[in-house]
Amino acid sequence: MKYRRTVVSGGTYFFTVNLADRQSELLVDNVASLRASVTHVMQRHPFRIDAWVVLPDHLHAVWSLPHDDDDYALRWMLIKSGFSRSIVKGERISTSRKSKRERGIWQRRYWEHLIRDEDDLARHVDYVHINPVKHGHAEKATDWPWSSIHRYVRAGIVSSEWACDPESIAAGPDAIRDVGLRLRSAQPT
Ligand code: NI
Repeated sequence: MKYRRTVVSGGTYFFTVNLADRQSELLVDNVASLRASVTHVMQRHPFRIDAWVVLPDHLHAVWSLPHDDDDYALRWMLIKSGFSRSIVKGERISTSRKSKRERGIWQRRYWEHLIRDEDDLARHVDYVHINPVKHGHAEKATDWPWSSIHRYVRAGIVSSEWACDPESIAAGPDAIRDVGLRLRSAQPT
């Protein structure tokens, strides 16, 4: 799939961000809080959302940052902590986190990949959109409500029947790993 979006000078990035508890469904149960936190952060620290999917216990996103700004780490820290503050306390918190007064909602670390070119962008956007199918949450990509694929359908870029071609699903995660996902250490949230 070719998209008309371009890779911008500030950088376009793919991210995977996980909850600490991989059995949790906190993200889809509180998707409005997550959205509110993202919107709030975007007002002060703008970025473009090229793709986003929220799964029960993790999310994948593709962002483009403004020219001369590569501080996605700050944005993630603010988004994660904003979301955490909106969640009633009750998660299990490790002793080390407790001693630092951290919440235990998110994994501290997350995966980041700098998008190299248009093909790389298309591959990662497709990967985001097919993710609910890959994880067995949906039969087809458009069945999953918390996905930017609906924006792409409305814009006429993909059809409502869109499915990744099987080759790219097969290649997806491994191809992405090949091009170098980097594990980032995040601020405690
Ligand atoms: Ni996933």
